[in-house]
Amino acid sequence: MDNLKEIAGKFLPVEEIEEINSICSGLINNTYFVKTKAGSPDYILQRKNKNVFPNVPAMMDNILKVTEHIKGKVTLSGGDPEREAMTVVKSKEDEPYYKDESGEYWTMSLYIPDTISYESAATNELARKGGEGIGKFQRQLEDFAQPLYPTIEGFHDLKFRFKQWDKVLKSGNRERIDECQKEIEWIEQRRGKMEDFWHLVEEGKIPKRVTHNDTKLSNILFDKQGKVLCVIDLDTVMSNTILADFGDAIRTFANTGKEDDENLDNVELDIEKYNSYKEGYLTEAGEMLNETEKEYLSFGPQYITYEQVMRFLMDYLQNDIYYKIDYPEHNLVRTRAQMKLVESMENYFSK
Ligand code: GN1
Ligand code: MG
Repeated sequence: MDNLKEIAGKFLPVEEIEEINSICSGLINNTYFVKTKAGSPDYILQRKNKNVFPNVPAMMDNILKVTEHIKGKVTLSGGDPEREAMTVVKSKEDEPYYKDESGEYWTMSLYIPDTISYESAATNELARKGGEGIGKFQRQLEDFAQPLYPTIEGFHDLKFRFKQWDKVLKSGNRERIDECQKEIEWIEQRRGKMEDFWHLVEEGKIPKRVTHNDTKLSNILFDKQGKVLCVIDLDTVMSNTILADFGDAIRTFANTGKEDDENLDNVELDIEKYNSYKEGYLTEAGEMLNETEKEYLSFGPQYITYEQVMRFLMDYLQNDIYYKIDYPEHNLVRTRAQMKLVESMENYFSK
C-alpha cells in the first residue's frame, strides 16, 4: 500500500490521496482505484504487464493520440470530453507513464464518476447500446490519419498466430500436448477456412482501420441512464480489420455462459443479443463498411473466438506464461468454453 501511494504520488500530490484499492478485473494488467480527498477527482492507476507490452512508451503515445482525437470530436459535437473519452494523466515529469526502479511501468487515468460497466449483457437493449458505443468509437476514428505503433506483434493476425501455433506444437509442454490432442485436431480442422479468410485481409479486400482490439463488454463505460459514454482500456488500439472489434464484442456480449465456463451446456451464441448488438453497431458504423466487410460481418465473431481458442490453448501448452490464471487447468477450461462458442456460431452462420 505504501509503495502504491508512493507510485501514485509520481502523478499526484501525495497528500491528496486517501486510499488505493485493487480492482480485480482483466487478465493482463494490475489495476487500482485511487480515491482522493473529497472534492478532488479520483483516478485509475495501472501497472502495465511488461511481458505482454514490450514498449509501454510507444503504447501510451498511441493512446494519447487516439484519446486526443476523440476528445476533439466530442468537443465539436458539444459533449463533455472528460466523460466521453478516457483522459491520460501525465506524471510530474510530464510523461504519460512512470517507470519505477525495477523497470515496471505505471500509468494513470482519470476515473469517470457515475458510470457502470458490465461483465455480461443481461438485456438485448444493453447489447444494442454496446453496439452503438463501439460503432461510434470507430466512426470517431475514421479520419484518424497518424500511424499507430503495433503495440503487440501479430495481435489478431491469423497468419502470425499459425506461425506461433506451429512453434508451440514443437516446443510446448509434451505432456500437455498429449493431453490436448482433441483440441489440437479441432484447431487444425478449421485452419484452411481461417487462412482463406485471412487472405482477404492481406489482399486489402477487408481493409485495416483504427481498431480497439479488446472490445469486451467490460471495456465499455455506460452512464446511469444506460447510454454508452466511452470505451476504455485502449492498450491495444492499433490498425486491424474492423471485424476483429465486431467479433470480440460478440464473443462477450452474446455468450450465454462465461468465458471460462466449466459447464459447456451454459455456453451458446445468444442470437438475439447478437442481432441487437449488430443493429446498434450498424446504426453508427454501417456507412463506413465496404461490401466485403458487410458480407463477412458474421464471420468476425467466429474468427476472433477461434483465435481466442488458439491463444488460450497455446498459453496452456506453454505452461501459462501470458494470461493470469486462478487454477492450473484454467487456460484449458477457457479453451474448451471458447471452442463450444465457436461451434454454436457455426450452427448459426454458414460462412
Ligand atoms: C485480455 O486484460 P484484458 O482482460 O483486457 C487480452 C485480450 C483477451 C482477453 C480475454 C492484451 O484482455 O486480448 O481477449 O484478455 N488482452 C491482451 O479475456 O492480450
Ligand atoms: Mg486489455
